[in-house]
Amino acid sequence: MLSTTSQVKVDPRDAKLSMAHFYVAFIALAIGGLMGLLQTLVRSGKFELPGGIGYYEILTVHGVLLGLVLTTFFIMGFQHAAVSRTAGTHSNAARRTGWIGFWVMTIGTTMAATMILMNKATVLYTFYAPLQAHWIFYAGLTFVVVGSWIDGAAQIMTYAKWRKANPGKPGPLLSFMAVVNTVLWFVCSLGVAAEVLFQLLPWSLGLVDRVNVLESRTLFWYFGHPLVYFWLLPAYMCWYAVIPKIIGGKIFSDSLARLSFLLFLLFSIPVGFHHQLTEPGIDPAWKFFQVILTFLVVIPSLMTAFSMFATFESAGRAKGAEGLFGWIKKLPWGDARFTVPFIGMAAFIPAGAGGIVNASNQMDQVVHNTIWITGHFHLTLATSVVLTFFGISYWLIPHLTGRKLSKAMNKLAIIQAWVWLTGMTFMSGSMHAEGLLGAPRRSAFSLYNGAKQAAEWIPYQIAQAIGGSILFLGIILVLIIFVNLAFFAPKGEEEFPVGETDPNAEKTPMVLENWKLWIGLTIILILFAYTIPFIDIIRDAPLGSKGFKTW
Ligand code: HAS
Ligand code: CU
Repeated sequence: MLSTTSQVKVDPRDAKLSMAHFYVAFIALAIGGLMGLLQTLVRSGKFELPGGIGYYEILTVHGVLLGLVLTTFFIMGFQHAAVSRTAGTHSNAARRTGWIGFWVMTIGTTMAATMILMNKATVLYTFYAPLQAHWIFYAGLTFVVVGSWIDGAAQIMTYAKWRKANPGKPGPLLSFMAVVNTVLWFVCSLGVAAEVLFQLLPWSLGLVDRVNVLESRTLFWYFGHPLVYFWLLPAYMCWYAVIPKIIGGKIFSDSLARLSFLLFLLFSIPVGFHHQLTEPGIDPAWKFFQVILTFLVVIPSLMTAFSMFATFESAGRAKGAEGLFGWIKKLPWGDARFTVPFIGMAAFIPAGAGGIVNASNQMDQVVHNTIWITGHFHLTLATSVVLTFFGISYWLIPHLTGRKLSKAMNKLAIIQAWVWLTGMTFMSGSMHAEGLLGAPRRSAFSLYNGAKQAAEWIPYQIAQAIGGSILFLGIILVLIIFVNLAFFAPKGEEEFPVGETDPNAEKTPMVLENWKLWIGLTIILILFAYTIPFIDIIRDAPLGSKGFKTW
């Protein structure tokens, strides 16, 4: 839905801000991806790390750079561009706020990354206590989170300005979605901020000598699950609001898209216990309640699947497609802007099914802490989300740098996505299978450690090394495309595609933009799901009890 302040091109000053985020994101991809390759090689048992570098050290670099840095910087860069494109250019104050956020995040990233590279923060991307890192690592993480709040505030400022100038109208869809994601991020990252500021930082500084481990893990997962939707929603922004334009169709329903985003806000936070189903100290009744809420948060993804099929089918039929699947032939398969995210979408069907397995208490007992889980998040995050992010970059980077996606790069981008899918089929597929055989995650078990059961895992570990090598080739390809689009592609105008709503769709009801209502409901649900179990955790495992001593 185009508004009066929406413009066809992102203002060059805002474009610079977005691009700054993308440079950091793609540097993180390069380094983090290399570490991933090394991990699969070590696990295959055919390779040892040189110079006394530890497996867990590179695993930490990989997880932090790809899971936390690449994602946060890419998302903030994309959302700045989306808001500026659809709600109007940032005011100087908003843009300044955005830059402050960017620099605070970048300083924090540098602090954390330096500590990891010095082997002083080998605590993996979840930094669970009692693993302890240097205090500079935790301070760096705090900077990243606070920086992202400032960055997000800039986006809200521009959206609020639009609302003020257009009373009674629903905000532009892409801006609305960016704001929901930012609000989700604010609310959930309070959990990790509390964990770091009140527990891990004082403990690493020696101010307290123990932490309540269960409390820290609970605060972490209060944040950790919505974190995965903070990653997913920008991909959904592209699927709902960008893809319809690229395929020459219409957004199936503006209201359905907004409702699904709001459902994510409501249900993605009070579900963290589904990561703690095997942990003692949490009453099973509360675990059960949060599992039910987890199944509720599957609904907006099912709505998304429905909506995407409807968009594809109606676009195809409008172009004369017939029969049940005739529309498939009418999709623009030669266009990387469509095909790359589409491959991500297709991967989300098995990926989501795996998530439902994880969420089912009994089945989680089989897969929890096995490498199945690693397989799960390489399909969700590292395939569906990341391929969509790549697909976005292929038009957004040239749009921001005043260049064009050339035919050659378009072709390379499609090849890249197929390479990625092939590599991930080997890697994630074999991780799922090996997990069912009981192979643990986060471990460097391999041929030479002589573990008895390991024999039946070996073929899968070799398949992972093959997949990891193919994926690394995929990373090299995406970096070539990124550098080309940022610095060398022919000058020109690349479109920032924004879909329009189907004229037959119902009018968007304003209740969907009643922030007091939605944020209020979110808080009520969180309080309901967490208050009593959290009191139990503090009361029954008080700070300093022997069981939770640091060691
Ligand atoms: Fe998950 C663990 C449950 C989604 C990421 N998850 C993780 C971890 C990560 C992660 C990183 O309940 C590991 C954390 C750690 O280190 O310990 N996950 C779920 C559920 C969903 C889910 C129920 N996860 C995600 C997404 C992620 C992500 C998205 C990243 C972006 N996950 C869990 C649980 C655990 C867990 C437990 C803990 C397990 C344990 O034991 O530790 C759902 O949101 C999934 C819903 C998705 C669907 C699919 C809809 C399909 C669509 C595509 C349509 C396709 C089209 C194309 C139109 C229902 C929208 C058509 C094409 C054709 C070719 C036909
Ligand atoms: Cu989760």
